[in-house]
Amino acid sequence: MNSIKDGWFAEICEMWPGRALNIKVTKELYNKRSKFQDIKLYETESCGKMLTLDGIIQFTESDEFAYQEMMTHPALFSHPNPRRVLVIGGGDGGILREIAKHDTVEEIDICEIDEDVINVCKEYVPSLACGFDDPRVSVHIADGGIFIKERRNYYDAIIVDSSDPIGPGEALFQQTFYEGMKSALAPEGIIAAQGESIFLHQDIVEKMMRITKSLFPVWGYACVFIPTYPGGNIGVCLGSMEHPLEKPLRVPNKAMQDKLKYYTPEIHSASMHLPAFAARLMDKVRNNR
Ligand code: SPD
Repeated sequence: MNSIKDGWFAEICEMWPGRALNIKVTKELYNKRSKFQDIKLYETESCGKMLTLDGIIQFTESDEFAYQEMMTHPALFSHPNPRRVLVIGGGDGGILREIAKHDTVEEIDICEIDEDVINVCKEYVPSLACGFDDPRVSVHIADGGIFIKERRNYYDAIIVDSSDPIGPGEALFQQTFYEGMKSALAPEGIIAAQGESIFLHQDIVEKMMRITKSLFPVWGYACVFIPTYPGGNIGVCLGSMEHPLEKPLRVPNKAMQDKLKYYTPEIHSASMHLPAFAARLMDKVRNNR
């Protein structure tokens, strides 16, 4: 169980046994149990506001841009004309904020199971929740696994901004959920899903990539630096029905690039060139070993 001791939050979890990131907190802004999970929001000494769900860090304001941008832009810039985009999870609004930077996008649906996460972020974290202000956004409070079955051949991109596969996020790491996403995609569709840490969770990464490979002709894994996620990194699991993923089909114009803090077309490609141990894991998946 996670705790605050002498003003230090420790992120203790069975998914990364024997290690814990510590963050100095200065104030507790919110602390309630929702229908699904413990939601806590802190002001921290060096990382801005920090949201935890069941004691696990979901974002800190200091580095959230790395995750939100890389969950969004590699998928959308690999598509020739993304118009309809679905976010599953993502109740803080950060991914919506990034999708809204794309002029091609006409409709943005978000399906979040826990309305309280949205409300907390709207009240305390406008730097992320501003994503909800875009008029293209429609909010659906529902279970992603059920919502996904209601749409067929519809979305150009689906982004799964889930918590870890313990608690409410678990179903979003299963084969049946991926099959649902595939059915909900338009013919040239692309998915991007939270892909855990290649250093700490090779078993989960391997399972996700095997599922993705079984359903999508083009697939890949991108690695993202982010100091406040376990191991200092997180992955993005990508699947595409048609278009290549390793090199963007389109690039941001100057006005958009100036607004981005992490994504560039070069980082898009670089993030998918993996360290040797991770490339070997992908080869194992590629060759069905
Ligand atoms: N280990 C935590 C991974 C959390 C990923 N989702 C975060 C949501 C931020 N929009």
